[in-house]
Amino acid sequence: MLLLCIDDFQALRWGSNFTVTLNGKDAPFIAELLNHVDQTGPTCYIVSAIIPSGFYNEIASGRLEIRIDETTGVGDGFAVDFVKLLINYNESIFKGRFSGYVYGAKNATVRLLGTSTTVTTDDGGKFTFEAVPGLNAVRASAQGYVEEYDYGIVLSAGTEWEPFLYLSEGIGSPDIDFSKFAATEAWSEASSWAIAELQKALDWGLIPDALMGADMTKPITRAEFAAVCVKVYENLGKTKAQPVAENPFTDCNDPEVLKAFNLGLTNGTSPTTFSPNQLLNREQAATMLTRAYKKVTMEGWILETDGNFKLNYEKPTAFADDDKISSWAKDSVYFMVANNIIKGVGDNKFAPRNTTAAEEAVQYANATREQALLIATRMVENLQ
Ligand SMILES: [Ca+2]
Repeated sequence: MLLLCIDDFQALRWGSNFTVTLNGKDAPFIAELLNHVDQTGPTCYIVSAIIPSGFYNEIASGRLEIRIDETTGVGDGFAVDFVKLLINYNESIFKGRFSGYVYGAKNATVRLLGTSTTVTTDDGGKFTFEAVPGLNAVRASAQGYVEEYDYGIVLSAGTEWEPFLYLSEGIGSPDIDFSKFAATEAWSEASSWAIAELQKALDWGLIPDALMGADMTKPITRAEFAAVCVKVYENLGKTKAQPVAENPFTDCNDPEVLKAFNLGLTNGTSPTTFSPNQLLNREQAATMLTRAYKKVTMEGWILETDGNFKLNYEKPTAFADDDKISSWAKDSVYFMVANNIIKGVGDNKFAPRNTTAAEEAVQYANATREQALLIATRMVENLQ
C-alpha cells in the first residue's frame, strides 16, 4: 500500500486532471484519488492507495518511481510531502470508520477510491466503510444513473464526515476495471506451458486491462486482441496510441478498439460494426499483429495502402493446409512463422480458421488468450 501525503490538489476546483505513473506504468488507482479531492489552502493530508499485484515484481526490484502530471495545462500547483510504502501491512490500519448515504438510486454500489473495496447501500441508502485515516474519497454508481463522488477526512475515531451522494438518471461511465486494482493475480487460470510467457507479458505491460485477472485458457475475442495489439504497438513504438476521433461503430465504444482502428491494426466487420465479442482465429491474429509491426517500422504505412509495403522475410515451407489460409492473411502468417513468432499446430498444419462446423464446435483454429499473449510477447522479443 502507498500512503501519500499530498498538498494543494484542486482538480475539482480548477478542472485539472492528474495522471500518475508508477515505475512508468499507468497508475489510475492513485490518480483517481488526486482527481477527486479539493485541497484549497495550506492543507496536507494522507491518501491511501492499494498497489495492484501487477506492480509487485517491479517494486520488489527495489525501484519505486511515482510521476504525477497535470494534463490540461490549467496550472494547478501541488506538492507531495512524503510517500510511504507499506509492505505486508496489517488490515488493522483500516481503523477509521465512516458512513454515508446515497439518494436517487436504490442499492447503489459505493467504492472506496484507491481500493477495489465496494459496498452496496442498504434500503435506507446507507453505506459504511472501514478506511485508513486521512483524506478519503468514495464513488457511488448504479445502473442507469450517472456516478457521483465525494471526499472527506476520516479519523481513527469519531469521524464527522458523512458523505451524501445524489445520483441522477442518465448514462454513467463504467468504473475503472477493478481487476487491475485487485490484489489478486494477473490471471485466474492459465496452462502450465504459458506461465513463463504470461509473466513476461505482464512485466512488459502487454496484458490489457480487459484481460487482467482473466481465465487465459479461454478463446480471445476481437476486442480483447485489438487491445493486445495496441499494447504491442505502444511497446515497440515507445509511444501512446490515441483513439479515433469519430467512432464509426454502432456495436462498440471500447477505447482500445478505437485506438487499434485509428492505427489501422483492424477494421470493422462492416463499415458500422466491429463485432467485439466475435472470437478471433489464428490468421486474424497473425494479420492484426503484423500490422502493428508495420505501423511501427514502415514510415507512412496505412491499412488502405498496405499492398504497397513489402515485408522482408524468407518464405517458410508450405503448411499442409496452406490452401485454407485466406489470401489476405498469407503474407502476415508467413512473416510471423518466418520470425518464429507463431507456430503451426502440429502435423505441419497452421489451422488458420475454422472451415467446418466440427472445427467451429471445438474452436480448432481460434486463438486462446494465452496463445495470443504468447505471440504478442514473442513479437516484442524477436522484433524490437
Ligand atoms: Ca493547487
